[in-house]
Amino acid sequence: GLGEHRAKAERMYSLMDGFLKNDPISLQKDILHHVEYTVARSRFSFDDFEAYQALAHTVRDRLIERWHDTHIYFKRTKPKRLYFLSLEFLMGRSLSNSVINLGIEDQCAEALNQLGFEFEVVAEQEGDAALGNGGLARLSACQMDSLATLDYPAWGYGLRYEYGLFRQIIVDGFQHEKPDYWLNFGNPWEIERIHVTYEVKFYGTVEEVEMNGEKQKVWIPGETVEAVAYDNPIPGYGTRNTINLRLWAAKPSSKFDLEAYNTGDYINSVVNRQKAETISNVLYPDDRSHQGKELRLKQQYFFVSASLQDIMRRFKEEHTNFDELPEKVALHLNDTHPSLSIAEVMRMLVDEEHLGWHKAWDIVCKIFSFTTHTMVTDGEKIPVDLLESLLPRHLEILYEINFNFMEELKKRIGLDYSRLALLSIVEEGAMKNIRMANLAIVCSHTVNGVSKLHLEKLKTKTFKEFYGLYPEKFQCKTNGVTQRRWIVVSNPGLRDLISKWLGTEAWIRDADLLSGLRDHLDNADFHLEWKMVKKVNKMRLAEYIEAMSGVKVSLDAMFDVQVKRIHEYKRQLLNIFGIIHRYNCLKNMDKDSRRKVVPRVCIIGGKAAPGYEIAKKIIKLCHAVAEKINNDTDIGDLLKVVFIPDYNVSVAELVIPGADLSQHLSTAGNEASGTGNMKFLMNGCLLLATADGSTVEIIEEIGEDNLFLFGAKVHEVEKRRQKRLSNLAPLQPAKIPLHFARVLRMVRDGYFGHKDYFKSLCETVEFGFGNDYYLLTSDFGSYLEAQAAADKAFVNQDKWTRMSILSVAGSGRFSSDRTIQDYAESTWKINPCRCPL
Ligand code: OAK
Repeated sequence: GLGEHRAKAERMYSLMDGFLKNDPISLQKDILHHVEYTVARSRFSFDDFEAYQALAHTVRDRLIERWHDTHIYFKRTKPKRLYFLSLEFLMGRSLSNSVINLGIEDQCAEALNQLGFEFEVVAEQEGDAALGNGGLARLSACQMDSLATLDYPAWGYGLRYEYGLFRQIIVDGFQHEKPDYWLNFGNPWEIERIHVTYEVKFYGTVEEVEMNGEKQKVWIPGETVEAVAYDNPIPGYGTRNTINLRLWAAKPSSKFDLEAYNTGDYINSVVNRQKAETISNVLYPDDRSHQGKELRLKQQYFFVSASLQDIMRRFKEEHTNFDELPEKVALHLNDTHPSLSIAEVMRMLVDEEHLGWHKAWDIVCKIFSFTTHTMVTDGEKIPVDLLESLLPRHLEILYEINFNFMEELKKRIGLDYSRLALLSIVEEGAMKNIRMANLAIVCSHTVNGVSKLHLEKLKTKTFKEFYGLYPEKFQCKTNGVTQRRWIVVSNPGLRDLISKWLGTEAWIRDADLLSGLRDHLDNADFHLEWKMVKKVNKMRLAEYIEAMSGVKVSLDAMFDVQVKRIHEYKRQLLNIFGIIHRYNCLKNMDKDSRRKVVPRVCIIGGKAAPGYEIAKKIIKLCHAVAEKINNDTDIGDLLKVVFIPDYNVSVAELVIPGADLSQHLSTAGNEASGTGNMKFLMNGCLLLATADGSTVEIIEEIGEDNLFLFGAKVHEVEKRRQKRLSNLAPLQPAKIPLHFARVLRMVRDGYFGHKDYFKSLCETVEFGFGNDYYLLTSDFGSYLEAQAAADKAFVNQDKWTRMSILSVAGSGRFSSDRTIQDYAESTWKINPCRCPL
């Protein structure tokens, strides 16, 4: 009975001596225990890496305790849960973030100290978890942190790629890709759940059978693979809540390739089993462009199928009636990548639960929400012939969804076939495709943009037709980033300074409080301490730069940073052309003028998709320009150019706090939001940026005078593009700014070497060739003016410091806590569920 159960629990609790303790002595004991029994090294001799492993396991134990308590509490209270479905999560390192969110950083530091280690050094031993490409993937990670911190009953679901995003190495200035085997040294942050497994099926045929006098479709799959769960605890800050990020790995099922076993081909059948594992092997490294590859589709369905089986099992444990599904389950589609979920839920409800199509459809339309992360109109498509062989039943379901949708549309808008064709989920043509965005919009109750500007474009361009049909679905949820990682973890000096001057650490849970820094805007002591923090961060960065590239940089120089994926629309090329122009100016200056120049260190970093030739040429150009300028003794410290290799989350944590200026140069109307800008803003770095994505909203918070704004506005971009095309035939050299023409000519003529190699790169901005789609030519003048304004502001350090303080003070709105609260209240309709202490 209950009494017996309680007695047993109490005995166990006392045997275990209660919860794990967090004083430095207890932590030391646990660390030594893990050195000896988990890492299996001697307690009397272990190195920094082994200390990291032991500390990580010590922290993991504490995470598991809270994770259990949180889930027991969720199970007991049965709240509506959010399931955040994403094929990418860029988590980075976990140790520092975990000890901070658990509130045991000082104790851990002291424990390590007494064992003869230093926390910072030990934390550096950890490799990044890089299961994603760029903005979308890091956003998912920030949002998980906010979901945990705000006590929401949420689960993240993703794939456990064995190889994360490739490591970038630079050979001779060229990018090379190396596999990221991040699991090589073990991963203490995950818990393998060998008993949480599901079968995922592929291929086969669909047959019709009679059941209780009704016709019923059944899918007879041809291949079965097993999905195994790996759980990654996500601790909240200032709460006991620790939620779960469940990642699936593929392994061969006992049912894999039965055929071969039965025909006696034992060896081949064992060898074939390996194929199963390849499903979750590797992350696709192409940011924003996936083209109908079977393995990618397999990954998507593998992920969707395993996640939904898990979610439905949990629902059925707590509830008996599927009518309750919309009150208990919110499924969020992070971009179109997981949108096969829609067909899969339909299949489960219709084929397995026998709910009937209309009832199932009614439920499905109430549980999905969707966020898109791109300004690109031509979205993700799945070739019908791929679906037909891999997921035949799903294809039927998609056709049926589309048939019903088209019938409903005809009633609403009549037989307007061109409009129907635009809205259709199925794209007709030589190659038939399923348009994943159309599917997601039709079935979701909410379609979110990631900034006001993005939403506007969705309504008026990208999804104009859909907006006309369902205006109420479209919402803006401006992105945010977590101040826990982007200030507390990465900039401890600034954290202490902010807390000291605000007199509280409450801003770590409530970023709006940062506005209180404005009260001290003109305080000389505050300014002095502010500058000191930046100086220390610059020193850290300078050391890193020297170690990575051998370039020595002066701390008096302005550290000017552009770090993000390499993309034509992000215009790293504009930055490099600006650098070349600066170099030309310096070369032409007399001694007197040179004395007044603000020295610069131009730092660029980012990965190019392995197949993106132009992006790779941009990286090479950056190196070629750096080589020339850095070795010009005439220039010295006045200008240095540095490419930081293998940009990732942990590199960002080092680079962002050390930046004075950061560049966000996308041609207006191309960056859905941008989140790097928010991280720099929070770290008191000034922005040099176009009026694109979320920058427009940053301006609403800090004012136009508090950053260096340049370039065509969104409405001007369209006009200029048209003008550009109408001027196509006759080259109009007079219209091309002189400085721009000169810089371009230098690259083209081989001033930086590699003349032939850079030719096609130059052509992207030349008329008659690439036609400068991203408008570098017309924005160049305005860009140089913004750069000059930045130089001028830097000379006046008081003014600069004020701007820097105002940046941090105005960054509160860009906390992902604000974004997540907005989603929770207006999209997911979930409530906080705080686990008691
Ligand atoms: C990646 C793959 C497919 C589609 C979009 C992406 C992506 O990373 N998009 C980026 O998402 C960020 C988070 O919403 C935005 O801040 C970026 O502007 C957007 O490019």
